[in-house]
Amino acid sequence: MALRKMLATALVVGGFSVAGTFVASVPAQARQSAIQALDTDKDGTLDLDEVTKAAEAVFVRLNKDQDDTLDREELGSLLTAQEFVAADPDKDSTLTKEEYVALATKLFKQADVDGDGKLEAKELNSKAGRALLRLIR
Ligand SMILES: [Ca+2]
Ligand SMILES: [Ca+2]
Ligand SMILES: [Ca+2]
Repeated sequence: MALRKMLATALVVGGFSVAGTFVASVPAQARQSAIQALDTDKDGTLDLDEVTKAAEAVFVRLNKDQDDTLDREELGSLLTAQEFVAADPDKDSTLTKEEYVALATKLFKQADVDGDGKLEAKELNSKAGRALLRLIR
């Protein structure tokens, strides 16, 4: 009973993404562990290959109805309305895996300020870097 009430409140208040709320204020330490979790070649940075794989895995996890797309409900509060529109060039109000990965790729390139093809902790802490982390974990 109490749990159900809590859930209902979370739905109303949080626009349902507990994960999104958490990541929005991700502290430095959590960012570091995000790198560690996604850094499959253990070089201390995230390259585009690692980011792409992570984005694909998140896409599958979010795609609850297992069709080919993420709709707004599945995305929850992961993207702002503006980000969603920008990520959906064919304007069908859903994101395919290609569109989702393309968005992650775009943010990767924005965040990679020194252009070395890798994101280090400092680059992940930029606006684009933080937006990217929301999409891939
Ligand atoms: Ca790496
Ligand atoms: Ca879906
Ligand atoms: Ca870099």
